[in-house]
Amino acid sequence: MNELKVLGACPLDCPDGCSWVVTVRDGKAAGLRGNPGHPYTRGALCTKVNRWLEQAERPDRILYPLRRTGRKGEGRFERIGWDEALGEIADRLERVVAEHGGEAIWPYWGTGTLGYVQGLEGNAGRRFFNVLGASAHHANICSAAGNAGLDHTLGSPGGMDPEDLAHSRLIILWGTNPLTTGHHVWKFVQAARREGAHVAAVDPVLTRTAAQADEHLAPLPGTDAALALGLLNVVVGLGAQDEDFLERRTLGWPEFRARIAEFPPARAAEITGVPAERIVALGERIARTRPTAIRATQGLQRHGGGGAALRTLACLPGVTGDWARRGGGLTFSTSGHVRLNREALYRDDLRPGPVRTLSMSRIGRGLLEVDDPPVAALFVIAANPAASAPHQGRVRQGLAREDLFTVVLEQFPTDTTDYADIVLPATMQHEHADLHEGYGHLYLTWNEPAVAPPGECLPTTETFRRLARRMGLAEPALQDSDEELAEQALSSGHPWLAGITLDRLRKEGFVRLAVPEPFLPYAEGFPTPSGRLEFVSGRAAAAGLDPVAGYTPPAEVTDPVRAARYPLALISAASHHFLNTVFGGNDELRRRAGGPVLRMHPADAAARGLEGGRRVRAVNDRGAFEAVLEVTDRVRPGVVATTKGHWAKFSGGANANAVVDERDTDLGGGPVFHDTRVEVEPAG
Ligand SMILES: Nc1nc2c(c(=O)[nH]1)N[C@H]1C(S)=C(S)[C@@H](COP(=O)(O)OP(=O)(O)OC[C@H]3O[C@@H](n4cnc5c(=O)[nH]c(N)nc54)[C@H](O)[C@@H]3O)O[C@H]1N2
Ligand SMILES: Nc1nc2c(c(=O)[nH]1)N[C@H]1C(S)=C(S)[C@@H](COP(=O)(O)OP(=O)(O)OC[C@H]3O[C@@H](n4cnc5c(=O)[nH]c(N)nc54)[C@H](O)[C@@H]3O)O[C@H]1N2
Ligand code: SF4
Ligand SMILES: [Mo]
Repeated sequence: MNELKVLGACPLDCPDGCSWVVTVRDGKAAGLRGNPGHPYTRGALCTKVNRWLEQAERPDRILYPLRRTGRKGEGRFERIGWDEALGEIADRLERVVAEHGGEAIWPYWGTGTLGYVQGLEGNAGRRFFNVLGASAHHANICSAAGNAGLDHTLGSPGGMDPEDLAHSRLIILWGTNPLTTGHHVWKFVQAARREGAHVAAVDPVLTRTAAQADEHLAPLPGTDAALALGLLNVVVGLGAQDEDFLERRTLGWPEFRARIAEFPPARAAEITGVPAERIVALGERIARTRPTAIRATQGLQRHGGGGAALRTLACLPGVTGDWARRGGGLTFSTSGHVRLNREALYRDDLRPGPVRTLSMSRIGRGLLEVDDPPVAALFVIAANPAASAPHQGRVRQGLAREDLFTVVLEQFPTDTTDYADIVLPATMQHEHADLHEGYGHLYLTWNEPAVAPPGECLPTTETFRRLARRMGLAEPALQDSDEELAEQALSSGHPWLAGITLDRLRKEGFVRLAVPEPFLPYAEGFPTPSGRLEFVSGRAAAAGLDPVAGYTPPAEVTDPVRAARYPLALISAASHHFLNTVFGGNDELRRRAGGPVLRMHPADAAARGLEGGRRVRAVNDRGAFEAVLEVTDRVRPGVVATTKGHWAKFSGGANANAVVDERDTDLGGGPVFHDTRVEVEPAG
């Protein structure tokens, strides 16, 4: 028997970026576990990815190229050969380019894998589409608003090292549910607690995480910036601001101080629905606790004012001076610290000229309204927009267009492959090579292929190398190997990548970024235009926004007209059992998830005469989805909560995105998943 251990990385859109070890026996993957040597993973994966190898063997895995035989949306296909599939795609693309120009092609990359080689925007596919002059794709669906907000205040969204939460004395888990969405950070929270740290959770829902915190504040969705300003009002009222830090490191303190003065606790309480005495108590705690850290993730920025929310939250440690202390500051995503050579990887210079950008979360509009030129060919790569993107009815209408040529690179028969003209079988992570970061830590990870792909599955990179050859595209950069792509990505020469080579990553599996230790990212100043933390932003002013950080109300939650028609604010956050829609087709994880559930406060249920356990419909003017009602005081009155990730085809034809608007956030052009109003009625 021949057994070996192969080091790899979890590819999923999760901050933890786990390092894993595949046991390969006689060429077959016989076991998968977390890498005990990785400081963040420490031997553990999660309840989802523990089923990875079982998932790879599922009978519904797509193993061969497929061509549609039924109507769009039906999901009926016949098996074809790669040669035939590539020939057909090449013909169609040539015709599309001749008729409409390259911009009529939309390469729609999703977050199925975050790998720099196979995944999100980084792969050889991007080069291929650049050569054709295809539209650019704005992968805004996850964190665009928060990144833009942080960028205005800090100049880079990188934030503190999440491992340094262990050094915090007060941790505010703000719109984040790590026990479900990235549990490895919890051991650093617990380490701080053993030293006496206090943990507060800010979430409209009493999540698994909030239930473990020392206190829980439940604001109305989308009102977090008002809460932050109310807390700061208390801090400043006690004179607890750090005058030295404010003087040396920040810009616009007098203006921001005036803004804070507009939010006494009573007003913050009125906006957020959090009792004033709770705001005062937490404000006082912040005032006396150094260092205080905020862990904020993507949940709270999926609102009309989501950019402003992160912009203002990042100001809080600017007032207390915590940005200068280990264990203080804010962490959102560490991606901004990963200084890879993205230009070399993307090769946008291969474009024949400037191209338009299409927004991932506005695919309905992109397919139905854009006409300069219209989208005539759609490539969906590691994405499932028919289940994950806002305003599902419109997305499906767009995908159903008879004149649209759709190619989907996939592993499983999703809601989106049902609309494909051609489906191409994609490898899974343990079958291909890739380079990863974790957006919740500071390590790079190399994923070595452990086993040969099943059936005729191909890595994304190889698919586009073959398609480029088939189309006679002579650009040599389209044929670079996976290892060459990784080496190019590592070639930025940035000091934080010093000594990190592909050889070393291969040998060691993962390497910590060569950042100064301890890592205080803004110790030498902030990478803003002024070099200071910007309470007042010239860039915001130039973009026609409020120059001073503040509170921007959500678009739909606080709209009185919509509130009258649709009294309940809907949150559809992470499911414990799925990763976005990945695993949404896994029988065991579906069984554990138990189908879509809608949580509602007893007062709201009583007002509607609804009892727990019955099927209900959440509805608004965009659409409806069904779920089983759970009556619980874990959600605040006026709010209902469900989870993302359920496949529409297993949920009565629609999921929560049927009712979500396609609208953009205030900054960054992100989606507004949790800024949604519905009414709930009995189903059937
Ligand atoms: N198990 C699992 N893990 C995941 C994912 C998954 O689907 N399942 N998704 C992955 C992805 S893609 C991402 S981006 C991350 C996201 O990681 P998180 O940000 O932790 O995930 P969410 O559950 O989207 O949102 C967190 C919390 O924000 C709350 N929330 C919503 N609106 C507001 C608000 O206005 N204010 C406040 N204070 N809180 C609000 C929600 O109730 C939710 O509990 O998780 C990743 N990890
Ligand atoms: N209502 C609601 N909707 C949401 C959210 C929410 O909070 N609420 N969250 C949003 C967030 S944070 C995100 S990030 C998006 C995610 O939205 P998408 O980016 O569309 O991600 P998924 O729906 O998980 O679909 C990923 C697909 O990629 C496939 N895949 C995985 N690995 C590979 C690979 O290596 N190659 C190929 N070709 N395919 C692969 C998987 O099988 C899966 O079908 O969803 C968003 N949608
Ligand atoms: S989904 Fe997150 S926690 Fe689970 S294995 Fe992947 S990186 Fe780790
Ligand atoms: Mo995400």
